[in-house]
Amino acid sequence: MSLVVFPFKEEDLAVVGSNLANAAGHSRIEEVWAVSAGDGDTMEAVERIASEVSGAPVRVFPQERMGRFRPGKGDGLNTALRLAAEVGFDRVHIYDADITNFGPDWIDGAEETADRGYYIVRHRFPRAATDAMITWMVTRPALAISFPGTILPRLGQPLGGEMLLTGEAVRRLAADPRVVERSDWGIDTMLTYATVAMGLPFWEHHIADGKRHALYGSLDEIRVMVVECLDAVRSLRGLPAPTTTLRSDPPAPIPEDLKRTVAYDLERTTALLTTGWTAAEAELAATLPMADLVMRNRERPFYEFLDAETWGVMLGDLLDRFVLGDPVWESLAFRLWLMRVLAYTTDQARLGYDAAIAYLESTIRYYEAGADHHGSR
Ligand code: GDX
Ligand code: MG
Repeated sequence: MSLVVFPFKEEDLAVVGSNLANAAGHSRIEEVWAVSAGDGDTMEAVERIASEVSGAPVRVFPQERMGRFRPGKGDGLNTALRLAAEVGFDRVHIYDADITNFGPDWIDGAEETADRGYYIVRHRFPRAATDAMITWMVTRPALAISFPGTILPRLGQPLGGEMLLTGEAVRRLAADPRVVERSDWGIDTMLTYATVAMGLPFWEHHIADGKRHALYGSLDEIRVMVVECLDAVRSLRGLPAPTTTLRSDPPAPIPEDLKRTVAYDLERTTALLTTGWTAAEAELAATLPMADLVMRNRERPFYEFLDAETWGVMLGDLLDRFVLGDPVWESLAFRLWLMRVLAYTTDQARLGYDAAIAYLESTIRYYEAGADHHGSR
């Protein structure tokens, strides 16, 4: 039988309640766990909602301190993985708690794929052309540079938190020190590498409607996620290249409203380029490739130069030198990522959804090919 895990921090209670009910009401589900970031008011509110859900039992409990990075989503997932390995569930589903279009079809799709012999099923889904900017500008390019020719750069949602793991995979993850230590937003990257590296049968299940969830205002809201995901993918360099084969559902038509969605506030995000420069950050920026162009942002926003090719050089430098926890590096890396996101948003993203996504896919192939020519990092 199967378990469903929802990590949660501060989410719309109606959405969380509906997701718990959908999971608990599914005939394949034996238990539902909601793993809370803390044990305060939010957890108590979710406990009250959970007590009214019918179907499988819903347990609400706080995450434990498991890792060595910032206590975050990773501690939540690792707490659940350890407990699930101890109980010995056959299958464990994981879903973000803020998905507004979560329903039984997500569970059905994953369960039916596992029935066909797949040990790891990852949900993939279309996203707005200006959403997923960490995935497109950090994680997939870095995976392409470090692991060209493998499935790692080709996964649709390497940071996605929606998947099914069989008991075998759960046991291995719970015993993997690189996964357990990653208590912050880096957890998704580590789970992706670890599940691919296991060499177990692996499938991407397509959710044609997309994942609908809370979007952002200014990209400042995901500053911490950017630097933690950068550090996580950097930490994978030098690990063995996996040989797992990618199998996926065929593509499906993209929902029209997703094609029109603008995922973040351009004006407020552009303003971030020029704010908060310190002397220390300028000194560090002076050591970057194209330093003079980067440093123009001390006076006014300037980012058009950061095309895919230039970004490949810059990201390569970040993979070599970035230091998580150093506020100067964190500020600079975030600023560089903003420049790249804005360069894309004001150029290719304006060409419409299909052209924009085709362009982004072509950048990943370009980074993979570059690594072949220049030796992998
Ligand atoms: N237990 C626990 N502890 N849960 C947390 C914590 C925490 O400290 N922080 C966040 N969560 C929950 C949150 O409530 C939600 O259910 C889930 O984790 C994901 O968080 P959310 O704020 O919705 O992240 P977002 O912005 O949707 O990012 C997701 O997609 C990113 C991506 O694909 O780009 C999330 O799965 C990221 O890990 C991923 O990088
Ligand atoms: Mg979300």
